Amino acid sequence: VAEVVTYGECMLLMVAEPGVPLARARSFRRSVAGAEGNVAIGLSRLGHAVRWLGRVGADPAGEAVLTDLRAEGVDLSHAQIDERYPTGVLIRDSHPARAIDVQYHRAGSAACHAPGDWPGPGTLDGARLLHLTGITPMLSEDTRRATGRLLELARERGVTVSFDPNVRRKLGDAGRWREVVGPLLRRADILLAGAEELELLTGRRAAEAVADLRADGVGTVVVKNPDRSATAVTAEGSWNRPAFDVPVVDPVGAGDAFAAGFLSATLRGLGPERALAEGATVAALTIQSVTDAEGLPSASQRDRALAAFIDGGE
Ligand code: KDG
Repeated sequence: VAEVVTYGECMLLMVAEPGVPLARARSFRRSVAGAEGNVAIGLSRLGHAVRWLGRVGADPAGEAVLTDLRAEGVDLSHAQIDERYPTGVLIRDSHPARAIDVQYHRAGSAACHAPGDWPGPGTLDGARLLHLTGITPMLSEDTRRATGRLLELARERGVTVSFDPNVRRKLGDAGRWREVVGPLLRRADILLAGAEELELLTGRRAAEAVADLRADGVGTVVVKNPDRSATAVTAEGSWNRPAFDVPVVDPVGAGDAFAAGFLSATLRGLGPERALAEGATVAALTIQSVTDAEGLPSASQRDRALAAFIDGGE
């Protein structure tokens, strides 16, 4: 039985050799991309039972994506294969410090489609947590509708909702993000968002947005600050934790790793202070390797790294 359910587009990822600009790169490493899939893999490695919802095409890229997710122990019992449309592909480069160049081949992909009667009530069976991001409702009208339906189902069934807006400007301009994703923020129980994302989506300063969202019933708001610290605000108080200082190889996937770490701690009944520390640890381990997901730790690797960070005096 899946403890966590997530819904999004998983793409075939081709990452260029480290440090080489995308247009110059000649060798690429194949992996899987997609924020929700990264969180699914992260939580699965940390020992949670996770179901991924989404669609891939009936093509080798789709087969590769499903094979990788299956190998990670992710439950694919509700994943769908669409004969009519291709699997999305993401090509990018990999640098520790420069902006990453990303080329999407995802418009009209299988993941952008969903039958009108999907998701059915069984999709959340057994779940305690539904994790969504703003990327999915920005893909198409189908995925926007399906995201809304999942939020309704979660509410009907008392499933906790975590939400990461994950603003990607390639998917739409600021106005479109505000229109489609802005209203979803307050439907979360746990919101994990960058300060700039909150400002873009609400048109308010981050601190004001946090206060509004808390007043609207978002139990836990986690803000990722520009100084790379994260602040968790709940009814009980607020906690801040700086990022652990590690050599960065490839920053992509840090937010998903942080989400997996934070949510794992929360699912295990640990409080916000510990959840921030685990989130920061999982993120620090992930950015030390190329690709989004390869550096995601097991629970024992996380525990060892966290102990070492704390012993090392941070
Ligand atoms: O969070 C990492 C993601 O940005 C990456 O895996 C691709 O989901 C993705 C997107 O839409 O950009």
